[in-house]
Amino acid sequence: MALLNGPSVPINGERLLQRITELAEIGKIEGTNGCSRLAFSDADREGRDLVVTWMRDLGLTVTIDAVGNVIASTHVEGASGAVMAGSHIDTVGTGGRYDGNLGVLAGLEVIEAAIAMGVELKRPLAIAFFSNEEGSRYPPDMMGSLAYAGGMSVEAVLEVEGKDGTVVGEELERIGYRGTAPCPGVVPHAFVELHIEQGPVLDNEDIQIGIVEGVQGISWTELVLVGQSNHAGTTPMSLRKDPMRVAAEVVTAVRSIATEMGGTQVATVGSLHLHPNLVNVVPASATMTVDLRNTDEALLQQAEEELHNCVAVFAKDEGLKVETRSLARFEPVEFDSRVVEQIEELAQQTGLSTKRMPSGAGHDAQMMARICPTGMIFVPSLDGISHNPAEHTDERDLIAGTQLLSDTMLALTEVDW
Ligand code: HGY
Ligand code: MN
Ligand code: MN
Repeated sequence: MALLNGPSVPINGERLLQRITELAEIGKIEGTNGCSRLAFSDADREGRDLVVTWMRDLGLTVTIDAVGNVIASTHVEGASGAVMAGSHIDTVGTGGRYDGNLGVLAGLEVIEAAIAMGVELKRPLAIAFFSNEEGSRYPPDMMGSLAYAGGMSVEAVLEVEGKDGTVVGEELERIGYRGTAPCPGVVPHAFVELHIEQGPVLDNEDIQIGIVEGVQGISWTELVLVGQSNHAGTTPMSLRKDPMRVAAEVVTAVRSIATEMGGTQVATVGSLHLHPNLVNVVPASATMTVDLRNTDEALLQQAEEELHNCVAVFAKDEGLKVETRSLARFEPVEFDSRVVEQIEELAQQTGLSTKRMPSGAGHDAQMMARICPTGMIFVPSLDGISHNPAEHTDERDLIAGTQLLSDTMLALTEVDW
C-alpha cells in the first residue's frame, strides 16, 4: 500500500489532558491517581454518561448496542466505512487513569480537532468504547469488542454471571446501557487503538512510540479444588484432604512453567479464595485462577497442558476433586501490516523514536483485527507499572501518541484497501 499522508490536524493537548483528569475523578481511588470503575458498576455508568455527553456535545451520532458498546461517529455524505479509534473506559479494581481511557479520549480529541478545523474527509471518523474490556468482574476480557466482532453472541454475553453473583444482562439494564444497535456491529474501514504499553520496554529503552505488531495469546482458567473441611486441631495430617496444600503447589508450579519455558511465556495466579477461610478450619475448597500468555499458540497450548497435568497429579495425591472452567481463551493475533507500516511511517516522519513490539496485554484491537485492518500505537508506561493506581505516562507522550493517532486516522481515510 502506498503510504499516505492525510491532512494533518493539530490536536489540542490541554483539552485531552483535562478530559483524562475529569474522567479519572469518577471512581477515584482516594490518595492515588488511580480509579476503580468495574464493568457495569455505578462508577462505570457515571464514566459512560460523561463520555457520551462529550460525544453528543460534539454533534456525533451516538449508538449503543445490545451489550453496551458505544460508538460515536461523524457523517460524510455518500461515504460509509468509518476509520474508527477505540478502547475501553472500564478499569480493574485497582486501575490507573490511562489504561483504556487514553485511547477513548484521544480518539474523541482527534474527531473534535478535525471538526474544529472543518477538514473535509473522504470517510467518517468514529470513536468507540467497548464494554467490559478488563473481564475482571465478568470473564472473558475484551467481552464487548469480542461480541462486536461476532466472536460471542449477545445472548451468551447477557447471561454471564460475575464473581459477585450478578448477571451482565441485568447490570446492563440497571445502568441503562442495554442498547438496541445491532451487535455484531458495523464493520469499520480500519481500526486503530492508542494505548499505554503497560510494560517496561519503551520506558527502559527511552523510546517514544511502540509500533504494535500483534497481541499474545491469552488463556484464563478457573480451578475449584474440592477437599474436606475439617477441624484444624483434631485432624491428623495423614487424613487430610486439604485444598490449600494443592493450591500452594499449583502456584509454585505455575511460576516454574513460565520460568522454565522462558521466551514470552508468562503465568499468573491472580486470585485465590478459600472456603470457609477460617483460621481453625481445614478448607473445604480453594478457588483460583491461572492466567497464561504466550506470543506462540503451540507454546501456549504446551503451558496449558503442563498446568493441567500437574493439577491432576497434586489433586490425586491429596484426594481432591477438581472442577476446571475456561474463563477466556484467545489465540495470538497479528495486526495488518499495512496499518502497522502506516503508523510507523508517520511516527518516523514526525521524528518520534519507535520500536516494533508485541502486546503483552489483551486489547479490544485484537478483536477488531478479526473484522477489519487494525493496528495499535503504544506510549510508554513509567517503570512499566499498570493495573495499579500508580500507573503513569508523561504528558508529552500522551500528546505525541494522540497526534500520531490523528495523523494515522486521517491518512487511513485516504486509503482504499
Ligand atoms: O487482561 C488483559 O490483558 C487486559 O488488561 N484486559
Ligand atoms: Mn486496556
Ligand atoms: Mn487493563
